[in-house]
Amino acid sequence: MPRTTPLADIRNIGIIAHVDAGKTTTTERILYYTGRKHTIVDIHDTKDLKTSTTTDYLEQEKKRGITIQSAAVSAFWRDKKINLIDTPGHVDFTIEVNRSLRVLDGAVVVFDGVAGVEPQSETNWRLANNYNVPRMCYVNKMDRSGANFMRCVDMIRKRLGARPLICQLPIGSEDNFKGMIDLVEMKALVWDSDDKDAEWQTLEVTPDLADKLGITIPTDRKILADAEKYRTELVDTCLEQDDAAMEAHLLNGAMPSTDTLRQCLRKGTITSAFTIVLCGSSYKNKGVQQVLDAVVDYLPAPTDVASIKTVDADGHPIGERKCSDDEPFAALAFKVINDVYGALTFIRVYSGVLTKGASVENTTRGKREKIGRMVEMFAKDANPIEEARAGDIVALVSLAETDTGDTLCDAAHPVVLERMRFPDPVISVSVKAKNKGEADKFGNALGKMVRADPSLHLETDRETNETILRGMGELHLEVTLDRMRTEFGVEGIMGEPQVAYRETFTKKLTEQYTHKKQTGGSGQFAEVWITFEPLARGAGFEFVDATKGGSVPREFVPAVEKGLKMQKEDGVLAHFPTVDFRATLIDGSYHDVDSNALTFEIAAKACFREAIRKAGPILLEPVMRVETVTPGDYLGDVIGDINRRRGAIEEQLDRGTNIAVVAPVPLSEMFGYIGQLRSMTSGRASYTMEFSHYDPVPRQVAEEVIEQVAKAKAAASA
Ligand SMILES: Nc1nc2c(ncn2[C@@H]2O[C@H](COP(=O)(O)OP(=O)(O)OP(=O)(O)O)[C@@H](O)[C@H]2O)c(=O)[nH]1
Ligand SMILES: [Mg+2]
Repeated sequence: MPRTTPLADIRNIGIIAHVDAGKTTTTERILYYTGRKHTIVDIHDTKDLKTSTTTDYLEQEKKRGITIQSAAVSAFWRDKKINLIDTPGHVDFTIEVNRSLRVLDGAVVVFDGVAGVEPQSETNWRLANNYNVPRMCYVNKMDRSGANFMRCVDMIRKRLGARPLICQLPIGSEDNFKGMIDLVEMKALVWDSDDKDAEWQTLEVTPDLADKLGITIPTDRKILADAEKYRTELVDTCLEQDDAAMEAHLLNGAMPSTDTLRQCLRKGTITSAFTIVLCGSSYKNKGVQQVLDAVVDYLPAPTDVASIKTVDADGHPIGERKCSDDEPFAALAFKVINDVYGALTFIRVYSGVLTKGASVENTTRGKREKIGRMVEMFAKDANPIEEARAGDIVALVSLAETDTGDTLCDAAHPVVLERMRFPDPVISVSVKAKNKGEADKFGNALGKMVRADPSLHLETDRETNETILRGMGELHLEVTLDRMRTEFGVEGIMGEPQVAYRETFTKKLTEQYTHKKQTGGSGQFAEVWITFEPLARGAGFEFVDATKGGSVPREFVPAVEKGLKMQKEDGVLAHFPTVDFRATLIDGSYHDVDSNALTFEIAAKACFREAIRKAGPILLEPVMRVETVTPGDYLGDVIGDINRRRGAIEEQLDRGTNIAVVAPVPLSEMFGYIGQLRSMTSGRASYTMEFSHYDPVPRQVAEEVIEQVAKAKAAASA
C-alpha cells in the first residue's frame, strides 16, 4: 500500500498545560472545527456520566472533570493530518505528559489568561525542553474576569525563561473579549457572538479600532494602540531567521511578505529560537481555528525535527535513525493500556513500515513479537489498519513481551532507541482486595494497572507481607484503585498514605564477610570484601567489580550484585530502601566444592548489613515543591502555617489578584494540608505540589519515624 499522507503533511502534537487551563475544551473544539464530530461537549456537563468529551471518556475523568490519561485523536486541517494527544495537567499524572512528549514532534502549551504560568506549566515546559520539543503558546480564557494577556506573556518570559514572540494581540478582554489582531496579516479578526458556528469578520487595523469595537478598559485600549509596535517587533524577530530578507529590509526598507514571515515563524519555532504566542477563548469559540492554522503553519512535521537517537546498552547515544519509509522499521512503545480490545501497546513509528503479521524484535528485552491486530485510535475507538509508517502513532493489540519504553524493530537491523525517563513515586499505601475471596483477581488487576503506568510501583513488605503500592500522590492512588473497580470489576481498599522514605549512609568503608557453614556432607563457603561509599543525591545504586586474579570467580560476581540489590531494599534503620551509594567488590575467596552463586549471594547480603550499620546511616525524606495561591488577606496565615510544616518560603509571585507562595516542604508535613488551608482562607486558597528532591530527615523527626515504623510493623504482623 502506498503512503496516503506525505510525511511533510503530518503534525504529531500534544496539548500540554497546568490543570484546568482548557486543554480538553480546546481539543473538543478542534475536533468540531475539523469536522471530526458534530457536537461540542463541555467539561462541566459530564459529571452525571450521561455524556463525555471525546478525550475525557473514563468514568473517573467525567466525574472529576479532569483529564487522567492522555488520549490520542486525529483530524485533518487544510489537508494536513494532525495527530493530537490531549494530556492531563494534574501533577499526579505527569507520566502521561512525559511519555507523550517523548514521542511527539511539537506541542501547544495552553495558559489560563487569568492565572498565567502555573506550576505544572513550568514542569511540562521543562519536560519539553528535555525532549527538545518545539512548541507554541496559546493564552486561553481571555473571556474570564481578570484575564491579562501581557502579564501572561511576561510570565512566559520570566518564569519559563522562554523568548515569547507575540503573533496575536487580544481585542478586549473579560466579557468584552471580541477577537484578536493577527500581526502577521495585520488584520483584526472579530466575532460578534460566542456561538460555536459564529464566523469572524476581518477588519483593517485602524487607529479608531478600539472606539469602533467599544473597547473601554485602558489596558486593552493600550494594547490596540501599540499594535504597530508589536508588528515591528514581530517583523524584526522574524527577519533574524532570513538573512536575505533582513538585508533587503535594512538596505531599502523592503517589508517581508506574509509568506516570508510565515516561513521565518516556522523556522524559528522548529529551532526553538522563539516561541510564538496566540490568544483566544476556547470556551467562547474564539481563536481555535487560528490555533489550528498555526499548528499547520509553524509546528514541525516528523521530518523537520532531529532524527531519533539510537543508544548502546548503557543508554549512551551511538547513532541515529532517519524518519523515512525507506529505512528499516523502528518504533518506540510509549504506552500500554488495558482496554476492551485487550492490552493495547501504543507505538510511535520512527522509521520504516510495519505490516500486520510481521515478526519484529523487541531489542530492549531481546524477545520476538508477532504483530497481530493493529489499530489507529480515536480516543476510545479503534480503527483497524493494515500497516503503519514512519511518523505514525498507532496501537498494537495483545503484545506479549513489550512494555513502556521498549524498542521494536526490524530484526535484521537491530537498534535500541533512546529510553524514556520516569518520575519516582513518593507516596505509598498498603492495598488489598475488599473481599478476601478476590485476592487473586485483585492481584491480577493490580499487575495490569502497574504495567500500564510506570509511575506506579508495587512492592511487598517483607515483614508484614502486605502489598504496597507507590504512586505520585493521593489522587493517583485513589484513581488507580477506582479504575480497578470500573475496568476489572474488583474492589480494593487502601491504608493510610505513607511517605516513601529512603535510607542512605554518610561514610565510606570497606567490610569483609565470610559465609561458612558445615552441614552434614557438603559445606557452604564464600568470602567477600566490599567497599561502600556514598554517592550524590539521586545517583541510585552502582555496583563495580574490581576483583583481580579470579579471587571471586566471574560466574559468582552477578550473585554478589544480586545479593546487594536484594538487601539494599531493606534498610537498617526502618526497612526503607537504601539509595545513593556505590558498592565495589574488591576481593574475596572461594572453595572449589563449597562455593556457589547462593553462598556468594548470602555473603554479600550479610556484608551489606554489617557495613551499613557502621557507616552512619540516615533517613531521607521526599521534599515537595509546594505552591499555595492565596488572596493577599491570608498571606500571613498561609506563610505561618507553611513554616510550621518545616517549609521555608522561597518566592512570592504575583498571580493576578492572588499571591503564590512557593516553598519546599517535606511531604510528611503535607497530609491534611488542604483541609487546614481551606479553613484558614475560607476556601479561597488552593495549592499544588510536586516532588522536588530527597533531603536528610532532622534527627528528632527521624527517631519518631523509626519508632512509628517499628510499631506499625509489630501491629501488622501480630
Ligand atoms: N471562561 C472560560 N472557561 C474555560 C475556557 N476554556 C476552558 N474553560 C473551562 O475550564 C475548565 C477546565 O477545562 P478543561 O478543558 O477540562 O481543562 P484541561 O486543561 O483539559 O484540564 P485537565 O485536563 O484536568 O488538566 C472547564 O470548566 C472549562 O469549561 C475558556 O476559554 N474560558
Ligand atoms: Mg483535560
